[in-house]
Amino acid sequence: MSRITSADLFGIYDSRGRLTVEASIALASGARSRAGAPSGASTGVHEVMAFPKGGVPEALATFRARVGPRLIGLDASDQRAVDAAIHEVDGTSDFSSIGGNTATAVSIAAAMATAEETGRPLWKVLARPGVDGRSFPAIAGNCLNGGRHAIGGPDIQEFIAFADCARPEDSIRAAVRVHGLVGEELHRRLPKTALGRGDEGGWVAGVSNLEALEILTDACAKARDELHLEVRPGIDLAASEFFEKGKYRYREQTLDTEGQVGFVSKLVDRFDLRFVEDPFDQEAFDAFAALTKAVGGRTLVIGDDIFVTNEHRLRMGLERRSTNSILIKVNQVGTLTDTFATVDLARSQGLSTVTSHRSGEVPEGWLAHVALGTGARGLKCGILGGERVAKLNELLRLGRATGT
Ligand code: 2PG
Ligand code: MG
Repeated sequence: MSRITSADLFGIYDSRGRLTVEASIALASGARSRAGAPSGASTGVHEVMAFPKGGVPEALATFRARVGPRLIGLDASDQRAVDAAIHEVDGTSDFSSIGGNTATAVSIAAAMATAEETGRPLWKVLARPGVDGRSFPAIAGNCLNGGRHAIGGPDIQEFIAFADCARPEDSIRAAVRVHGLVGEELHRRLPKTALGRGDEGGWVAGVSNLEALEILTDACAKARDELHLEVRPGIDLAASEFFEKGKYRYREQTLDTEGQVGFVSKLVDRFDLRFVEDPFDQEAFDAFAALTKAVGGRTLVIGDDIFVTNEHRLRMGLERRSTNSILIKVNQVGTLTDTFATVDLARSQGLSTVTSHRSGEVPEGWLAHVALGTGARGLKCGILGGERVAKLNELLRLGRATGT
């Protein structure tokens, strides 16, 4: 056990070039840690506020005045106590006073300081009951970007290679290969057009949702044949972003809720999707349930904006059997303790958890530890870009360390 002797917060840039925060903590033993917090673009309305109204400058000022002094003397290994202190200083239900990203950076930094002090890997410090670190998450790797993460791409936000192999190095190899094959096919189809990459490192091209799905599905099939590894297509629709006045408004079509259930079910069948995230608006618990009933036996139906890693929102979903999986993002809810409450509830009810990056990321690897320590079924992450590769490489290191 070691007391916190100093705690600081600084402004740093995320992968979109926007300011976010990183926390640094020092313990009486001399152990030190530093952790940055990411930021989303397609944020759910029920997420905590990433920053106070005045943005990062206000977050820094608030930290110096109120948060930092409250942390001094706390036992960093008592995650509950650290996170309770953060809540107490904030005093709101949505971290609008100190900012959710401050909470996340401090919460993770406290766990990292404990790992440093005790010589244990971070994932072990975070490990949930029953998690032994032997079962590695599949990689949900973002290959083609649309929606809010790309300019000029399809309406669906993410076209994902879901690589589900026992060894992390195999999952990563398969996902990386699919990303490469998607790029080659886009170049073949659009020879005179410049290809771009979106916020999460996936390709951006002027293709429709269905064209993108065809390209992704073919690339997965090719990668399977070539590498003999399990990799299948998936999508994050981020449907709240194009849900307006009760309708799902795609460029090519407008659907009511029933139509959307039918459309997504057909996509699952036609493309053999194994990963379907946020196919409906963030309040559409019953629509989620209808889809889960129809296709939940053969694909992960994952709630992101609908749950926002919040235990209370997850309970609402469990009552209605809305999904069979939940996306986990620490800074949607603020602290590790809040995240664990949601993860533990999901696991106890037989739901899979998928740990996820944000579209605006920091070039750090702690997310891989969160995925392994929480027994995640998947790690959703981009494939290219230093801030994405940092997480994949960390998972590779963890695989080496455990001999998986
Ligand atoms: C999502 C995330 C990450 P954002 O919708 O799942 O891919 O996007 O961080 O912009 O919320
Ligand atoms: Mg999402």
